[in-house]
Amino acid sequence: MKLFFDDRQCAHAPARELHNGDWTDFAETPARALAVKNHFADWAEVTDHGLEPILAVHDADYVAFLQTAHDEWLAAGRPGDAIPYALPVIRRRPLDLTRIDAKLGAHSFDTATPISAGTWTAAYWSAQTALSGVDALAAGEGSAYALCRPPGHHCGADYMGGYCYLNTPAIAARAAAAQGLGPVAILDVDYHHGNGTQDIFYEDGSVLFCSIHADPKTDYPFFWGHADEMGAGAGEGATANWPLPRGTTAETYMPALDAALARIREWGARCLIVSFGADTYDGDPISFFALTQDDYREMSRRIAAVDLPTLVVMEGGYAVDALGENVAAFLSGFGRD
Ligand code: Q9C
Ligand code: ZN
Repeated sequence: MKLFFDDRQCAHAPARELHNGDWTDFAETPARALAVKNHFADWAEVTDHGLEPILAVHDADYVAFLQTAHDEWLAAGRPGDAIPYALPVIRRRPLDLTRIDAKLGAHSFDTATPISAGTWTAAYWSAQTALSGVDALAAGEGSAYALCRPPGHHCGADYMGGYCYLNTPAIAARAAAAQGLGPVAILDVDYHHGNGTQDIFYEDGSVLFCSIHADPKTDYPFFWGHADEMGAGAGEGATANWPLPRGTTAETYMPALDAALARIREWGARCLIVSFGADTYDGDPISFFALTQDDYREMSRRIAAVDLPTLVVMEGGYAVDALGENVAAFLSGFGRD
């Protein structure tokens, strides 16, 4: 199993986030990526695929916004990281937004996703890391791991949120389909619902999206991830959600995983992208499931048993000291431990 990472992903380093009504240190740190990087000795080189596969998922005006937002923030005389404060609850966007604050609000669904000086660089190389993993599958590898940072599953075609700027699993899924690896299924096992990925493919029947996550009645992102969200139009039936209660252990988690894997088999997937967040871990500081490293080994055994070319892309996981071992446990079913 090849492992992909690019150091330029560490250029994204916001200082703080608005969390439960107060400022806290930004949880999605470069140290997360370095903890995983240092756990394994051999990393494959990430190659540059340019903007085209990113623009296959994201709107051009959103990509242009990400590229210049921090410069515009500085030009407006603002210090530090760019953070929105006025968000249009009705997504009606005039095309002539000029103030950086208006652009930030128009392209965000929360205030916990700051843009720092290196955010675009890091997000770009996070996407390239996922695309390099797809290339490995196209070259005949049975599995690959993309240490993507920033993560991807919360952001949509034209909005950021949940620490995510470019939707790495969606970019990988579209690239895999373009390379003839499809039909592609995405299995999202981060603690939080993958609302951005779901949104991108909601009316697209060519990609199956399955997510197991904390019930949005109690947990972020609150407005998406309920069991009755099943896709629409041509995508009807190609979205499936398994919301689970806080405190979930393997006893509750594994039956949901088996149901999602059965769905992926029945649907006829020929390629699997796994959005893996280690924030389902018992010791995660911002999440409330109770999975163990043994559970991660069992999850990966069950996923690998579906026997599809599989790309694991990194999402969340904030227990930094355990992150390397958690990732190794999750990759063990694919022969990496
Ligand atoms: N008070 C990922 O794991 N903040 N994103 C929640 C709760 C946002 C997590 C704050 C959490 C986003 C990729
Ligand atoms: Zn998460």
